[in-house]
Amino acid sequence: MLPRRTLNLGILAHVDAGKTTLTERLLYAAGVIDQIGSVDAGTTQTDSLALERQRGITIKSAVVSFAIGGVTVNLIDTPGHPDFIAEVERVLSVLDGAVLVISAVEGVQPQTRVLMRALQRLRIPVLLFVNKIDRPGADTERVLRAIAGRLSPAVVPMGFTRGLGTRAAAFTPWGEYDTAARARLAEVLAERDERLLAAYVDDELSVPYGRLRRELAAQARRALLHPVFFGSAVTGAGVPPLMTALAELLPAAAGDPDGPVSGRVFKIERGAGGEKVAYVRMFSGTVRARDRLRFDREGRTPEGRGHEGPGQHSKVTAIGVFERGTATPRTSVSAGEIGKLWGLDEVRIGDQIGEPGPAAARHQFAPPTLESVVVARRPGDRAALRVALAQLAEQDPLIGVRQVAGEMSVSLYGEVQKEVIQATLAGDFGIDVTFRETTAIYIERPAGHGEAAELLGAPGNPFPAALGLRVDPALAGSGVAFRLDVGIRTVPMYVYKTTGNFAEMMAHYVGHALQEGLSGWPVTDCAVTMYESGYISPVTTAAHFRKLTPLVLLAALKQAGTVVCEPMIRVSLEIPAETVGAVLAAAARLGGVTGAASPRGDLARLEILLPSARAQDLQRQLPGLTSGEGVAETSFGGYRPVSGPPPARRRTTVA
Ligand SMILES: Nc1nc2c(ncn2[C@@H]2O[C@H](COP(=O)(O)OP(=O)(O)OP(=O)(O)O)[C@@H](O)[C@H]2O)c(=O)[nH]1
Ligand SMILES: [Mg+2]
Repeated sequence: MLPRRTLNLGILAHVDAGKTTLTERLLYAAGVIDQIGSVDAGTTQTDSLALERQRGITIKSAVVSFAIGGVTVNLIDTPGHPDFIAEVERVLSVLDGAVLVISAVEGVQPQTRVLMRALQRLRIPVLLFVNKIDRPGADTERVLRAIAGRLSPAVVPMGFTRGLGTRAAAFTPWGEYDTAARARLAEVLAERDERLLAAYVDDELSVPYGRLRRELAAQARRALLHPVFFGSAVTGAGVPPLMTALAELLPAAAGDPDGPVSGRVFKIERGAGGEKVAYVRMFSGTVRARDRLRFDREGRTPEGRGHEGPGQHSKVTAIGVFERGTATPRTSVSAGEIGKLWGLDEVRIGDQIGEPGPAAARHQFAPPTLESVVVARRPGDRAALRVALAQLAEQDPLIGVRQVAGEMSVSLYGEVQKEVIQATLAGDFGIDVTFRETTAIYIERPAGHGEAAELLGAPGNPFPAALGLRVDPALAGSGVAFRLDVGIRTVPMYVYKTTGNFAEMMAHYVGHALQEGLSGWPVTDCAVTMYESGYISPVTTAAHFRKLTPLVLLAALKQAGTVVCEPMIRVSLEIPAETVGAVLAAAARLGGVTGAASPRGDLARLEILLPSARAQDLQRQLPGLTSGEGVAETSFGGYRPVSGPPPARRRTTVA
């Protein structure tokens, strides 16, 4: 018997494209469930939270599994709403492949592009599934053009559709004897394979069909080419060919079950008894019940990493492994599999288990642009609220909690996330909360060059360590880059073991210090170079460098100066032509900048760039302004320097 293969598969899409419905269909087709649940009735396998069922949207990613022949597919259904994008980011780190779902009616939507770009950057193999071909208005030709134009030119349709826009809509895959499609496939494949090109130019028909299919699989598995399927998650059309393709065209998980233990935590939930359950994708090795596991997270300081304090080693008390639907109790979980681990009480989402594995996908999406102070309605709940928010933050990458002057402030992507936090605090913790006004999270960019240094033994230097830092502006959107430019003799090796460690830790200290710039906002889009270092053996410790960093960095920033920039949201509108004037006037009142309006019959399309904190106001006013006819899509629109005196942010009181 051949060994079983595992495919860890993400289902990604713009909100409402049909991910959860498709998941349900796949489970049914694979024989895992014998009745198909519906999102609208709140009966699906993956939208299992009460809030998800009430609202009919996915909020948290969920894992289910099924078998296709000798392949076990662990499917991760993700939320499409942009407020929950951080859930998607965690999942990206554990995927072998993905299905990107696109509605045959709505076509390529803003979030579709955001997701496809991230998948391409990470070189994750992607199959495209054009869903909802049964719905009136389905137009596969238009969607294919949009895919080729806006997502990737490296796509190839895998069959043809009939009866579009009706319940009878069907998809038929191309076969060996569809000569036109076969020629097109050969042509697309030959663009990325010279040997195939040579054979093909020689004699088109001499290339055997089997070779074309193998080449297709090889290119799809290397994310060079994206096969496109069509179907309907509601009627089931096109689902069997998609299933076959998952096994044929996506790569199985690699990894040695006998190798060193390495895995990543991508989801945390609380079990029935309130105990913590960690979802781990294993990259290598085998974890057994009662093993003591080491877990680590990016950015732990060397002081924290060096001594083995609580939280770094924990004993696994129980294991569940995904197979045929949900996780079933097992005594071990191995390379390639997804397991639920009990007993890791200090573990957090994103943590790495055992040896470092593939790098985590980070900063793939725009950061949250809003924040708001959460207030307990009953003053007696204040302490409980602090504990509850800390607990939410550890299982939920979306919630950045800051304590400011005794109050709790959370970072937010939008209103829906805010409502979900409120409902979760009430439902799971019994705490009623309100939110203060939602405000923007600005950023600071260096205005020019700045540098500062503290030398060993210099009068103002409070620590026995030397440090010089240079700050320079970098391209918008590039984030923070740190570079070490000092002689190896100036690095205290008795503390850091290698210059690599030293550089990593300095980068971490710098990143931390940049969280609050001259006006209190995170500083980004800059290059920081460490050009001066010094120590006194054996007096100097890591803590001296850590404490010196914010002092020197702030001095360098003062010299450089910073520009405070406001987050912007791009709102794409489709509204009745006669309402354009009213909508533009409303947008102008909210401080919006308008692009050109393009009329399409009775409808006009326009794009408006709005300060992030105001985008919600426009969406709220839209139904009134357009008699309920207007449709708005939002996406991140970058940062814009503020004019006038820069706003200041209250500083964090507790780290
Ligand atoms: N007609 C038709 N409706 C569909 C199809 N697939 C999904 N729907 C409907 O579209 C709506 C959204 O479906 P979901 O499966 O919740 O979409 P989703 O992508 O999981 O949504 P989020 O997780 O909230 O982003 C529901 O009302 C479904 O019944 C389809 O193939 N045809
Ligand atoms: Mg869903």
